This record gives sequence, C-alpha cells and structure tokens, in this order.
Amino acid sequence: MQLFHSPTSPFVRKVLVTAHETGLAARIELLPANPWEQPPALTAINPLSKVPALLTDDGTILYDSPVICEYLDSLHGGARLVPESGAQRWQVLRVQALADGILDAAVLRRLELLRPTHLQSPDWLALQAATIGRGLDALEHEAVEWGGETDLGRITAACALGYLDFRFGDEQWRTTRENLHRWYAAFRLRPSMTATAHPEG
Ligand SMILES: N[C@@H](CCC(=O)N[C@@H](CS)C(=O)NCC(=O)O)C(=O)O
Repeated sequence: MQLFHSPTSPFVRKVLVTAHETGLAARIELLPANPWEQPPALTAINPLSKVPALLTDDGTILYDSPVICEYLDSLHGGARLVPESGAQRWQVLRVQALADGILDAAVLRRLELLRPTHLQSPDWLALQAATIGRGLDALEHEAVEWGGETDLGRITAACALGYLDFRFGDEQWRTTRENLHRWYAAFRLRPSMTATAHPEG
C-alpha cells in the first residue's frame, strides 16, 4: 500500500497510528507530498489534494482518514478499532467525528496564523478557537470513562491533542480538562504514538 504522507499532518498521523495498532505499518510505503502545492501525483489520486490518501495493493484509491482507517481495520485479525455493530460503534464514530472536527478547526486556525498579520481575521481566529474549546470540553466529558483500551475515536482524540501540543503548545488545554490530561499522559506513550510523533518545531 502507498500512503501520501506529510509529517506535520495530524490526519496522516491518525492513519499511521491505526496502522501500528493493527500491525500493518510495515506494509505501508510513505510517499512524501505537500498537499498545499497540489502536486499532480497527489491530485491524480485525490482531486481534493488532501493527505492522507491511500493506494491499496489492488489499486483502489481511498480517502479521507476515516475511510482509510476503517479499511485498515478490515485487514487484521485483532480486536476491531471500530466495532462492527451496536451502540459502541456509534460512540466510537462520534468521538472520531468530534476529534476530526477539532483538528479541522485547529488546521484552519494554523493556516490563518501563517498569513501576514495584517491579513488575519481576529473574528475568524476567535471562531476557530471557540470551536476547538467546545470540542475539547466535549472530549473531556467523553474521557470520564476512558482507560487503557483503544479504538479509532481515542486514536483520533490523541492525534488531536498531539497536534494542539505541536502547533499551539503554549496554550493550556490541560488546565481545565483533568480527565483528558490523565488519559492522554498514558496514551501518548503507546508505541504507535511514539513511532509517529510530529517532528520537533
Ligand atoms: N477530512 C480529511 C482532512 C484532511 C486534511 O485536511 N488534510 C490537510 C493536511 S493536515 C490537507 O491535506 N490540506 C490540503 C488542502 O486543504 O488543500 C481527513 O480526515 O483526511
């Protein structure tokens, strides 16, 4: 399998963490891509020019990260990261959507902050920050019962928290979110997380 990859993308990291958790990491070849440059090799696979995008061994094209992660989850014989049915399935998918939404807002905020200061919109930045804050509060509620087990929702949550530390490290999301803080302190040490950490800086 070939995965269009950027080391700073939290959505790519989510796919890689999933690959490690399912024992499939060694089967994935990483193809470096800067999606913002809209490289033809990537747009030929994903017309949206977003990473992650996956080309499977039989030539099937898959995006975005929820689809790729469910595909990987269908390839292994261990416990499913997305339960196949029942209330647990919908809970896991909801947490994934929540954490993906936090990431969408965080990436938008990051992009706005990369623009020249005089072009930045304080209202837009405040809107994204508010979305992230409410999302984290909801995750804090979800995390009340989280222990050492994993699933795709928690993998996505961990990648969201890792991205906030990576890009907004001076902001104190932990201060008012004791459950998340406790849970993430342990989850971030999983081999799947340490093997996929964002680069420094
Ligand atoms: N919903 C997508 C989001 C992917 C995404 O936003 N990726 C960013 C990098 S972090 C990207 O490639 N952006 C390029 C663009 O929007 O042009 C997923 O879950 O895979």
